[in-house]
Amino acid sequence: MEKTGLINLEYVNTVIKERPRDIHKGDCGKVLVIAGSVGMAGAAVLCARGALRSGAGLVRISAPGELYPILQVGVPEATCVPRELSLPDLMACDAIAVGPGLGDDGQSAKLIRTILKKYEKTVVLDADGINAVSREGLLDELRETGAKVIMTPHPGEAARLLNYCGIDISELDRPATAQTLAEKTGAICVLKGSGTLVATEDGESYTNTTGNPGMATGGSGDVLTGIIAALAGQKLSPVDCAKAGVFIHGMAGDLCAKSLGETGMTSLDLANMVALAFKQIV
Ligand code: NPW
Ligand code: AMP
Ligand code: MG
Repeated sequence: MEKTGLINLEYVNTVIKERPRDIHKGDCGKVLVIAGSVGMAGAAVLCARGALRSGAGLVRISAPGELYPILQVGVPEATCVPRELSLPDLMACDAIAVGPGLGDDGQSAKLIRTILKKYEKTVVLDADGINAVSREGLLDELRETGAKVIMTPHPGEAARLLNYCGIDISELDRPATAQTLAEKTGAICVLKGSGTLVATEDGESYTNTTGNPGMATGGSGDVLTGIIAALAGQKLSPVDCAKAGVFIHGMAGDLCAKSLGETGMTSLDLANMVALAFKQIV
């Protein structure tokens, strides 16, 4: 298998499979979305919706109790569980998405520390989950974790984490930024933006071919986190989750641009359009 190159439809067709006739929801992945805080409930809605539109069998949103009424209307398909999660709650899920709209409270950081110490399946680390690594000094935990971590920074989040590692992002081009982050953290790094890059610690590097400027709108990245976690729940390998996830996200963006236009499309449109992107692939 090629270790560098473009992420295109031909590749995605090889990893996204039709559902077996006798499948049940338990086979499709229990995805835990740890996201949202007061004022950012929308991030949890978008992330959970991205996961559901990507075929997740069951989505649980871990959020502060005061957000439940918003979340259960915004995503009636998902269940809500407390932000304070027990170890059995964590271990019971097939994949974790953590970070969108999480805010910067110490409790979330404690939860991320526990996940990195105990969890061994795939974790998608985004937004405030990435920020927590530098803010709470979790780099060693990230390097040593038994979990398969996929981090999804935008360039601002990448700059903060690299700064914590003593590196000035302005001295690196995009491929070097993605590669350096993967090397420093041991995680698969998805560096978002026009031409999203996927880099691994051992030098694999891929460039996405889908997406458009209409995706430069609040909440787009939160949708991506849910898509990648749903693919992990369906047992794709971590690199395939990252590569196929960014392709499908961009493809949904391109379908939105076609039907609504780049100017007016929103991240909720994007999340819902993920269904049609899958329909064109499978
Ligand atoms: P600037 O401002 O352009 O100079 P933040 P966020 C930079 C949640 N959300 N290329 C940017 O630089 C998220 O999940 C909730 C270059 C600025 O410094 C997070 O938890 C929503 N630079 C939280 O909000 C919907 C770039 O990074 C900084 C860049 C904060 O996330 C919205 C901005 O990033 C949102 O998703 C780029 N492509 N992109 C909700 N409805 O609940 C960004 N920067 O401070 O990390 O803020 O991305 O909005
Ligand atoms: P976030 O900043 O976390 O909301 O993430 C933004 C998402 O939209 C990422 O997946 C980016 O790759 C995508 N995106 C933003 N701007 C563009 C652009 N100009 N072209 C293609 N994709 C973009
Ligand atoms: Mg984001």
